[in-house]
Amino acid sequence: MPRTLPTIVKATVTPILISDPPLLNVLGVHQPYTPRAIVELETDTGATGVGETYGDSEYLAVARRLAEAVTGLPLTALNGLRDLAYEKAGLTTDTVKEFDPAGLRGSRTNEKLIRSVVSAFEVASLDALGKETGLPVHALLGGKVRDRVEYSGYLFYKWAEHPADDAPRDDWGAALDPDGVVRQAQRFAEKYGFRSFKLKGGVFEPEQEIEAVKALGKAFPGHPLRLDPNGGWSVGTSVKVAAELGDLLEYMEDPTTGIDGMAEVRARTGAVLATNMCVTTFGEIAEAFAKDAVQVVLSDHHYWGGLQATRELAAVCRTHDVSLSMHSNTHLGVSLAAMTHVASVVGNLAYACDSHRPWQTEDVITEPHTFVDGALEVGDDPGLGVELDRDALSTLHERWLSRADMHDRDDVAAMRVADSTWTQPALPRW
Ligand code: GKR
Ligand code: MG
Repeated sequence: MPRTLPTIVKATVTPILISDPPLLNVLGVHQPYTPRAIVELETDTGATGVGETYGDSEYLAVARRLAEAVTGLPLTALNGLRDLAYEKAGLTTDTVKEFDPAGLRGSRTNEKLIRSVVSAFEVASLDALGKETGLPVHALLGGKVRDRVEYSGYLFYKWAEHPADDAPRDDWGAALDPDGVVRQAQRFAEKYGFRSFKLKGGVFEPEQEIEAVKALGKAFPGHPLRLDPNGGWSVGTSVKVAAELGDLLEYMEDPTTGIDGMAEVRARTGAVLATNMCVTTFGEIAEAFAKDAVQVVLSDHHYWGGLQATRELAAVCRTHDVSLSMHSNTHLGVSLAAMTHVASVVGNLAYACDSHRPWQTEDVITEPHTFVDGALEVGDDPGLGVELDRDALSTLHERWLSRADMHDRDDVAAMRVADSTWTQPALPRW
């Protein structure tokens, strides 16, 4: 007698605001609070699952519609989620290509929006399915090929504090020059054991950032280093930076914007180029790979559409002999658990993954992850292996209710609080 598939009887989307330090990037600075959305599913068999994604207003609107639509569906209706989300959101696959100032993730398209929302429902479904069957998510994806997933320490230029009096504080101090960056890396290494480091660039003149990478190279000889100005440099500047940094970098991430610009930098330097900006959806792959514009794609299960879609991306990259690493954005433990499960099943993930985690001190899970030797163990507990902390979730939701001014990430507006003359920088900046 075949078993009846569990049915989703309840789907909830909870918008939250999590505190974020004053981390600088090419557009400005992080707001004191960043929006995320937590998706919870419940089945008729009593299983529950949780997922996390971007919480900005347009993501939230689609997530709320999808939540209504999945109620009554089998928990395993994953392959139809993308089409359902398009239908319920009233959107089409027509691509409106605008630069997305919100998350430095390349162009803003319906496809990326839809997939980002779907990913949280897919992860929540896999979590519930895992709890239902007693299997970890990695087993549902075919099983882990590694027991630990390595992460890189994500270094940011930062202010000591946000300008607003009521903003959250952190104890990292300022990092506004090469010494500050090295101090930050040393603390990351001591506390979490990270071996590889990524510096978020595009903040200062390239010469200053070159010096910072050289200082990191001296302080951590032989350690893998990356520099990511989020498309802040022209082709000419990118070529100069590549010449200066040579073999110090394991890859240069999005030195310039666009497939053609990246292809030109590659042709003129031979540097290994990674991206989470010019290849962010399947539709962008063919042209970028044909032009040899990227040698490393930074997967991100949120905007690629979930854990299964990440495996599909991995297969495409393997076919074209392009490497895979992992991108991150401000996130909590639900996303980190999902990132770790999927990273454990993708054989050709060749680099330490990015994670913003150390910068987020709040969480919605009862036992937040701690990096040991720069890595996380891949657990075998059912589902994602995390439990929601309901009190924390409701506190962060209360904050969302009380801070309508932070419902959308806007690094340009956050910078304007400190500098009223600041406008969105045109890329390339240098
Ligand atoms: O958090 O400021 C940031 C990052 O710049 C983030 O928005 C990017 O999406 O980390 C990301 C990246 O690698 O470009
Ligand atoms: Mg990047």
